[in-house]
Amino acid sequence: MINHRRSLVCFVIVSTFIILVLCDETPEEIKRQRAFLIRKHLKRLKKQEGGIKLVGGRGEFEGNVEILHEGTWGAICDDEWDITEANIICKQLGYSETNVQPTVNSYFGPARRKYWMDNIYCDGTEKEISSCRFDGWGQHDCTSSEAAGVICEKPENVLKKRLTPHKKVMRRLPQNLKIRLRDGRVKTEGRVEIKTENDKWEVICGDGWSLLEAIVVCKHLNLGYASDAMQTTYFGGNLTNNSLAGIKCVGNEYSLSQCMYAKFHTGRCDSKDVAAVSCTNALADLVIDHHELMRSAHLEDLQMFFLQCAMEENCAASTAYDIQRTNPAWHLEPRRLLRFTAKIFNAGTDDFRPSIPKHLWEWHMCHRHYHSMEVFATFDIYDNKGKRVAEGHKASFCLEDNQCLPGTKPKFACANYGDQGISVNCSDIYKYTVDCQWVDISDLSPGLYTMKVAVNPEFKVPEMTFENNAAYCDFYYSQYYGTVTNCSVQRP
Ligand SMILES: *[C@@H]1O[C@H](CO)[C@@H](O)[C@H](O)[C@H]1NC(C)=O
Ligand SMILES: *[C@@H]1O[C@H](CO)[C@@H](O)[C@H](O)[C@H]1NC(C)=O
Ligand SMILES: *[C@@H]1O[C@H](CO)[C@@H](O)[C@H](O)[C@H]1NC(C)=O
Ligand SMILES: *[C@@H]1O[C@H](CO)[C@@H](O)[C@H](O)[C@H]1NC(C)=O
Ligand SMILES: [Ca+2]
Ligand SMILES: [Ca+2]
Ligand SMILES: [Ca+2]
Repeated sequence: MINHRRSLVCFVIVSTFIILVLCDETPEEIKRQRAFLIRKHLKRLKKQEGGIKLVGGRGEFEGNVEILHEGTWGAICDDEWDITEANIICKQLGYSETNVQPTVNSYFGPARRKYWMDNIYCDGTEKEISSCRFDGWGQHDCTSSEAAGVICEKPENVLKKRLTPHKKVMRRLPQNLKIRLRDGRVKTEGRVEIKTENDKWEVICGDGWSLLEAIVVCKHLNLGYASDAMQTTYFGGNLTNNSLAGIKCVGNEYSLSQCMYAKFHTGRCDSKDVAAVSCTNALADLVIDHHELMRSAHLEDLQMFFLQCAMEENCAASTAYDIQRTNPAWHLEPRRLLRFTAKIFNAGTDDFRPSIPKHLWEWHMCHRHYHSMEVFATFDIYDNKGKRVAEGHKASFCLEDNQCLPGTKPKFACANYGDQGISVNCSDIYKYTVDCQWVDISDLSPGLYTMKVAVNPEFKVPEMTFENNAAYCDFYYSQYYGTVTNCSVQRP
């Protein structure tokens, strides 16, 4: 490549980092050389604070994301991981921002290192993932099966300008698929096996396996509801050559036949772990009360002076933090809040218990209670193009029985480090007067929007179904008032 006719005219551009030698070769070659040098430069950058790399994929262009902080590589958790964050990763690595796919649930194998980042929220303008807002280095509530990853556009495709998207071909599983559980301690758990056309039982790769798939397996086998989805070798089942991988269910299918699988993983898995489930008959089922939501929604203007506690808990939009940094009189600046009551009912057959054990609960000084779940609810506002316009705010609550149906005694209470949870037939109510029980809409212009309120949005705690965990409503905002109407209950 290099020894091609060297020419007379060479431009040497020296910037701080990049030395580009552009000769009058064919544009193709120049482009290729430039890309080569840029990638070399980026490789050097990768070894610096905030540098990133992709691991576990078929090439450098895909994999779980790892980031360098204080000289140590760490993983990134998939909570709130979507296309915005994936685009930043690919951009930071020098790939194009077209045909980017975010991956979740350790799609490229379990996280190999401790998590450095969780709950990342980028606005899309950042140059590096470490410039986005997140919970703080090393702060997370994730298991090793929650590694976040990306698939960037292959560099060959970019250089050849042949923008062939590497389509992730999702295939439908065969009808009348037979499945079974194997080697569990009880009949309701074990590794999942699928019967193939050749009459062989084969395991499923663990990569990407989550509660949504487990729910369908338990339903398919008539074993009730999924209480756990595992990526493990605990139940045996070393990978055979033809194991399926990348099975994706929505969670409302009644048979695994209705789910899809990713073709390109067939025959090889990135990790040794296989998919396993644990099923149960009794489980919690949170339902959001959308009538209460519509009834209680209203606007309120508050000066930032009153929001200091809330801002500490990330309850304001990012512009509020900019104002706080740059304006000496920031505490007089008003914010406009859409306040509403969130009433969450447990319609299941078992208590809803937090995902974090008690000794790891976090004490929140401002609000003077323990948070037992990092993200219990999210409040979002989208414009008519489906773009999130009011910050995807996450709320951590103290879970308790505030109101129960007649005949049910409240059991969980937050006071005095009490046990947290929501009993069957009880509701946990966050009144609109509660701090942080709002969306900061100061940056919104008047118009019609979609509001989404979701509980247990990351599916961290198993439930009978997630189909009733979110309310999608119309939010009409006229500068003087705001109304929430026409709610429908859906999955988050
Ligand atoms: C399965 O895995 C275990 C431990 O990883 C190993 O000891 C065993 O030899 C493997 N069996 C087969 C058939 O590959
Ligand atoms: C797995 O693939 C290897 C190489 O392709 C082959 O030798 C072996 O027989 C295959 N094993 C099974 C169980 O199909
Ligand atoms: C919850 O309420 C329903 C309907 O009122 C009732 O059938 C069910 O037995 C109650 N469950 C418990 C555990 O109290
Ligand atoms: C209510 O929302 C649905 C979609 O969820 C929409 O089709 C319908 O037009 C809305 N109705 C009104 C009155 O806005
Ligand atoms: Ca997650
Ligand atoms: Ca998290
Ligand atoms: Ca539910």
